[in-house]
Amino acid sequence: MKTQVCIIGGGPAGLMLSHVLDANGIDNVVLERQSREYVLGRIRAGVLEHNTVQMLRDYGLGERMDKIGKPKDGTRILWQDRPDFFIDVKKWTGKQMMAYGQTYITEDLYAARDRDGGAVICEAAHVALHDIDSDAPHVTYERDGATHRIDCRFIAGCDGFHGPSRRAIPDSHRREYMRDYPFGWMGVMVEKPPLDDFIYAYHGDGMAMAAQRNPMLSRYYVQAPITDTPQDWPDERFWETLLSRFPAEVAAKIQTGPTIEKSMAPLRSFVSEPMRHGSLFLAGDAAHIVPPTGAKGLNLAFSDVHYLQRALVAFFKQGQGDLIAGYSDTALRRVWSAENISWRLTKLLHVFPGEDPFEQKIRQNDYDLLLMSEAAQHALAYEYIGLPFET
Ligand code: FAS
Ligand code: PHB
Repeated sequence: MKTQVCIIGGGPAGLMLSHVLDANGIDNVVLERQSREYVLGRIRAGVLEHNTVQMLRDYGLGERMDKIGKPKDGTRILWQDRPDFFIDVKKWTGKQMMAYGQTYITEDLYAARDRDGGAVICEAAHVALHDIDSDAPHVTYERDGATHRIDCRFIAGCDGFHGPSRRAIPDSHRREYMRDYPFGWMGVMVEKPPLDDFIYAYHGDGMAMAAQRNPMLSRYYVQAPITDTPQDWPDERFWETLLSRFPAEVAAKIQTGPTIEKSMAPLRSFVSEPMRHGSLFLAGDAAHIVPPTGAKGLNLAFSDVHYLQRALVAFFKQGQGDLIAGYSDTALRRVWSAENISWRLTKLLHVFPGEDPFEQKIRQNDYDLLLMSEAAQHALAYEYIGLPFET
């Protein structure tokens, strides 16, 4: 098989890139290791930045989002024994977030690929990248008992943190930046009406979070030791812990019930540079990971797709290579901004085991500055809504 761009990974980054390249008449094939059912069964992000919403609308993928998604003026922060705070993105930036789950987006993307006859090959095993330093790379994979080969001009590595693309770049050409955290987010889904707002709650015992998927589906998280598993958190313990970390008047509004999903999300800050090597580009979690405290992971995947599709269209349609050459540096500027705000919010909102009283006082002062300073409020809203794309 020959194509112009071979995309490894059928998650949000890979599928969105495939959809956008198709819309621009650029031939591409997506190779996904898992079954479609497996991919669509993943429960992950829930908040979309303004830019992500705009991209989905611009490429004809916004219909269901605009029907069932919930525009949000911001996200609330509650703080034990202090007034609460609202990250008011609407007031300070004039833009809104959108509450619309990643699972819905992946469903919409697969449906659009089907509708448009997109080439998405699921259950592609042992995907391997070849000759990425040349202008004629190829990809091999196994399926139905045979080994297949795809010749292409470029490879887009959209295969997440554990995929092969990042590791296809020689160690001598890669720089990795990492921050691991001694805790994770134990998350549940429950078929109960959610609170109106997305809420991060800081408490001396640990952080808690209230999120939503639709009027009858809520998502909640509690900070838990990284060594914990869902088996350590039976529903009774989860709800008791969650409610204890919210102020009583808010906890009274949380509708609990039997959870239909429970999983532990480890927190990690990670960036691999550069995001291009020869004919290989990286996009999404394949190149970077952010802690979910800031709702940036999924949105960064769309950010990378925005810059990568722009570069590939310029190359294939106008014969220009400057955006290709600049892709990594341009994408990384926005990646590092998202890493920065995600790291700062993670430090602000979590209890770090073993931290000293000085660090606790600094955290409280960071929060008090938000309460008292319009400049600090504006700056946080500007980063939380997502920085504008570079033109
Ligand atoms: P993805 O990991 O989504 O997709 C990569 C795809 O590549 C997968 O389908 C995988 O099966 C495939 N793949 C892997 N190896 C392959 C191979 N060898 N061959 C072919 N295909 C291969 N972000 C938020 O903003 N908010 C959240 O609350 C949030 N919660 C999260 C919870 C968890 C448990 C995880 C893991 C992530 C969470 N994220 C969250 C981040 C998440 O949403 C990612 O940022 C988003 O999925 C990135 O999309 P992709 O880059 O497409 O990577
Ligand atoms: C979610 O909806 O699951 C969500 C929202 C905001 C975050 C993290 C997770 O920062």
